[in-house]
Amino acid sequence: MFNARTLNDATVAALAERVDNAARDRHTIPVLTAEYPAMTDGDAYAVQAALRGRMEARGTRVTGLKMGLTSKAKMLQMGLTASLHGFITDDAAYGDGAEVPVARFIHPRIEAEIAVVTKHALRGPHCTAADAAAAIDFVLPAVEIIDSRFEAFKFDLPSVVADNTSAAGYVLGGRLRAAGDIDLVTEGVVLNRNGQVAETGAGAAVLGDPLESIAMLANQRAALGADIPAGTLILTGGITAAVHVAAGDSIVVQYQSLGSIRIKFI
Ligand code: OOG
Ligand code: MG
Repeated sequence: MFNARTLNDATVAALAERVDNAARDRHTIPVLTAEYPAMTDGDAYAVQAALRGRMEARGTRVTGLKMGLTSKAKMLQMGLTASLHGFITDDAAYGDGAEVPVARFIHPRIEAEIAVVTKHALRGPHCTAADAAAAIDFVLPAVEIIDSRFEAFKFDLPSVVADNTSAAGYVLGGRLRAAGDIDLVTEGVVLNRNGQVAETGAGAAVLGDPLESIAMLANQRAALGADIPAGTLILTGGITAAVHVAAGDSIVVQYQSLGSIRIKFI
């Protein structure tokens, strides 16, 4: 599924440090492929794993996994057609009604997503949407905050995978629903910014069914020798195009049956 690595361990570690420092200092860097044009997706996931190791070593806790570029709106917005995955962490996890300082980020954007928590482990390859359905405990709404460490929020696939798929934070809220009580395909969402509708969509935007995104995550993880453990929070990917946010913005994301999430950017 992923191309073989071409970068040695020292280079992988150096690139993880470069991305990590950019995120911590809030400055942009050139895409990694500017220096390593032959970098593969296999190299990129190795850098992402090294970045995860660095973060965990300083006490940051990984709270779940995320899929990205799973909707046509996102693919068109970013000019990439392959879905990818990363991890999410406790250091920028917020609850409903949170005041989120934009100074934490470089050029933040938000995405309305459907999230799930698993009750059984999922292990690919050959994981299907039906397998994903059987593994889900409950569903909840999530707003992801993304923030590319690359100049002008522009990147290619290896660079954005190495940059942990632009993960920068997330806000959970709304209400939990048992997985069997909700049709993820037709679940509608309205993203409002400062009282105006900015984006609308439905779960079907996510690979036709957010369950497909979860199955793909299991299969991508399997290609890297990992599973999705029971109890994993998964953000299945932005339903709509990402929306820019600035200090002073009030966000309300309404879901058809999952309640709503409010965020104030300060
Ligand atoms: C990459 C991450 C995309 C999503 O939900 O599609 C993502 C990016 O667009 O910066 O998280
Ligand atoms: Mg996302």
